[in-house]
Amino acid sequence: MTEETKAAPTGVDKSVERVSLDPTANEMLDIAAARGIETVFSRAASMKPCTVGAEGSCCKLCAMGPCRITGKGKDEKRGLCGATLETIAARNIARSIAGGAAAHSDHGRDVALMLKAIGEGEIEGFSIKDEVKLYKVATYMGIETDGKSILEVARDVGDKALQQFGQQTGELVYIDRAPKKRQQLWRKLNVVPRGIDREIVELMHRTTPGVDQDYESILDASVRAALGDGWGGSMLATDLQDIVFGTPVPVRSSANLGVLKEDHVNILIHGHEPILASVILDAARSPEMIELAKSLGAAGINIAGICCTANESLMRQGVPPAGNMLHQELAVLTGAVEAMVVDVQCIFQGLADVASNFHTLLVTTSPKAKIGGSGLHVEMDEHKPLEAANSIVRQAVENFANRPTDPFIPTAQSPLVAGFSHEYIRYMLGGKMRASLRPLNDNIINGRIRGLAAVVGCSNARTPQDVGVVHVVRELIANNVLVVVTGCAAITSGKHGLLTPETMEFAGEGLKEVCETVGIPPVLHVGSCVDNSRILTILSDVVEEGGLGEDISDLPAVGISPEWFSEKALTIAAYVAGSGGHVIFGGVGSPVAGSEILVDYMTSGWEERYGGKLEFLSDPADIVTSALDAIDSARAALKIDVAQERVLFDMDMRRELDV
Ligand code: NFS
Repeated sequence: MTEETKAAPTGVDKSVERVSLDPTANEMLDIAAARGIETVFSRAASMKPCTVGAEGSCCKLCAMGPCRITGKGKDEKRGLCGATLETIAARNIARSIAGGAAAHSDHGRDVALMLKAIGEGEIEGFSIKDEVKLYKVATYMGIETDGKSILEVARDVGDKALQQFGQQTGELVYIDRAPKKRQQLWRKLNVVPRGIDREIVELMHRTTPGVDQDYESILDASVRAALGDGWGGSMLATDLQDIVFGTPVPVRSSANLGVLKEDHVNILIHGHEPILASVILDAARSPEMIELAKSLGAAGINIAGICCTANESLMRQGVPPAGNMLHQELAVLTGAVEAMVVDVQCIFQGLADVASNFHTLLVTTSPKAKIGGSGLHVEMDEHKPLEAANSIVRQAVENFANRPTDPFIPTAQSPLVAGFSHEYIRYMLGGKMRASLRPLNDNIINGRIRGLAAVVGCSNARTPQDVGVVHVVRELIANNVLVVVTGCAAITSGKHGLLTPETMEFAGEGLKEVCETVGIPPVLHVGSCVDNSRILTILSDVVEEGGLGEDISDLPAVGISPEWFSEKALTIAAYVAGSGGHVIFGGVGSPVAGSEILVDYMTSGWEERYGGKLEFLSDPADIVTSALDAIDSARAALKIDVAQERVLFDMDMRRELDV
């Protein structure tokens, strides 16, 4: 093995000594090591992170630097321009938040452009799948629908959405979907986003050298830009995708590399936008392509996903996820992937190197995301996306003939149920005529459900893969916390058998009773990372339903990203904390750890200001303790506290982890 053995964080299963809790990953890394192929895992072992940068103490914003503020008395030290440690750390995290907000929101913009083009009849192969949602969104946006055709409404919704990006003054329309008390607080603090793009640009301006040099002010602007993502770019992405591709309802599938098929042409779709996935699926299902595959000796064409493209296509079409972000190279290492087709975000450049050892075609498709050294760039014409998809699928099928004779596909795959949109959750709890969250609120109030947790975000090669997510999810459900998952944490949960109704066996008695009555698993897959906006909607609806306070900050709820890696995750953290949520990040440490002042401000300072906070705890056991404490404190403040013992899931439960 080239990869270094990593010790599991304390408080979790000490038998985890390899780089992943998933034996499939370790199996594939043995193959990489035997063939001398580098991966993110082997690089993580051989290259240590820069400790100064990791703590946010390095300023490289101008050519007088980089200035590294370290060592004894660092609080007194300054950058050449006089910038303090807290200003430097605040600017660094602010720029990460701007980057994350830009990524999510630009994704949302593309969906808005697509919806508008559909409305104007300029795009082939797409229609409006969820008309009810189209009209609901039109109502949110104050768009008059009387006398208009569906396509005209779609055009106007697309237009209004696009206007939200370029709006210069006023407030984003979706701000009105937050609890009233939250809106008032945002207005008082002057952090209501005026326009999605404006807040991102302003944050970049503020953090250029010599502008905003007050850490509180920089972080307020960061929250404002992040809110523009959560209640703007991401929420629009979710809504408009539901309109075009359908609002998810429960669907069965499986997760892990075992979903690849030895006798099929395997095409992996990777990235974030459902547009790519949708047209590749259409092309792969065409009789012509299936016939071509059969004529070349394959039994058919198999499509599987990686990262959030996997989540988008799983939620709506049941496409199986082959793995989370750290599985992207491992999938290619099977030697059984004819094409890895990517769009934007979380796509490693290293994929090109790994693919070059096999017959796998790495196909980039977005004008925004080319990869040096990749084999093929087939740009999707946004008005005729199926043309590009047909060309890609054809080349993938023809590539089947080049597959090595000795592919290795691990057998592991776990069944799962996904597709829990917020609309479906309301329907499931209240029925079609009375879709409502009342039963959820009642069961939180009576204590059967202790609280709610969103376990979201990435995986990170600096910590053992899947350990944090699995530990946190298992312990929370054992302690009667209803869990929703998104992003790579959802795929991790799926790989480890945590997204099935049978997971109920590991739930505490109260949660189990509710899940049995309603017929839901205790861990609900609510979508991709932009679908964290669904969680904001659920939390607002829980507040509106009544009995649990007047604001998101009153709820017994937490947001956790046990293995974060992306700056998008920091943006999500900032909008959730700014919306009043208690957020806990695990795995690697705080990106502002160098400045105690900032660490303190983003925990107790933000709590005072926003009622939410962001803390970094690397040990999953500490994450669970902090999450349960936060839930119990909220219950006590709401005067619905019933003393509950903390349950630790035991070794037998761990051994039953099904991978
Ligand atoms: Ni979210 Fe989705 Fe995964 Fe992290 Fe990347 S895929 S947008 S950023 S790594 S969860």
